[in-house]
Amino acid sequence: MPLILFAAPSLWPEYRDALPAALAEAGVDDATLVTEADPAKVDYIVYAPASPLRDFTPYTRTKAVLNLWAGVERIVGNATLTQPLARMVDPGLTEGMVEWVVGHTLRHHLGMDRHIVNPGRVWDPTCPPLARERPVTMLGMGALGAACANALRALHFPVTGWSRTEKPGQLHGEHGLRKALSSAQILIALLPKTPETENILNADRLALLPKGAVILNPGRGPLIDDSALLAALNRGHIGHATLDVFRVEPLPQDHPYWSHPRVTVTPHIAADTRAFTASRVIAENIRRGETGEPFLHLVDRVRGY
Ligand code: NDP
Ligand code: OXD
Repeated sequence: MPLILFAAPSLWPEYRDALPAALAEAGVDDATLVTEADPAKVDYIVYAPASPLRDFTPYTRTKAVLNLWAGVERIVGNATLTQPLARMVDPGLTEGMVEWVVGHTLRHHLGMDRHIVNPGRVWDPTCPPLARERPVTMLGMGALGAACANALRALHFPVTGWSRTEKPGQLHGEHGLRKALSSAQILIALLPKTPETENILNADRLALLPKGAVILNPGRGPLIDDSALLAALNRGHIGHATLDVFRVEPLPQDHPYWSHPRVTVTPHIAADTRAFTASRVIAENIRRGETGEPFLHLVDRVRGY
């Protein structure tokens, strides 16, 4: 049973070792991982959206496309893709995102920059507030947002979660969003990019944040209206923005974010899919496909995530 990997060649050695081991562990013993095959003979496609494959029409017997990324915006609208599409929910990816979010939240909460770069040798003994006094809002309470919210709550940050559907203990809808923004001293965007979430942080919504609020965006660049954010930073309404994702990546050299004194750019490294954990997720889905059980983490093609 051939499964084909469509991903950057640099990923091949990792998956060549990790995926067969995970398949054996899952009890799938007749699968062969390849990087080239007759499309009409391929059973599963393991797919990184940066790969060049765009036309899925020749993959007539393929039972599922297993995305290596959590985000599916590059593939979800592909009309040639008629097979089930599963996205990546990977413990390694989640751990990485929790570390990035907690690290950058603590940087701003504790005001670390003041002490790390202090050319005037200013002895300012002002103590930061406790985490319990620093309201955080998480936009998107899915696999990653919920894990980050739990980690921040364990440090006593009061976290308000906002998502699309109504859930106990969370906000939803426009009214909920306005409420979630109005209390957020630190705002974290962990939403997928869909037509509904594009520019969700526009000028009106940014204006709802308390003065000096900090924004962390490890979700997707288009969640933020860049001009509105730059304007809000320039007038001091937003205190800082730490951005990991952008409309154009790599972020162009002349983009104003690079030189803005209150913007931190990280190069889409908040979280990465790890072959040793992701292979288990892929193998489990292949096992399910072979035994007729429902696939895990299926993307809703209409909803877009
Ligand atoms: P999930 O699909 O598990 O969660 C998405 C969350 O967003 C859900 O809570 C969902 O609401 C909410 N949501 C979606 N649309 C809307 C909307 N219109 N209004 C309000 N809430 C909405 O995704 P993950 O948590 O796994 O990943 C989130 C995103 O993180 C990815 O799509 C990707 O863009 C980004 N990412 C970035 C990485 C990086 O390195 N920077 C690495 C990995 C992912 P509901 O619960 O109601 O469905
Ligand atoms: C992802 C990402 O979506 O790396 O997994 O951004």
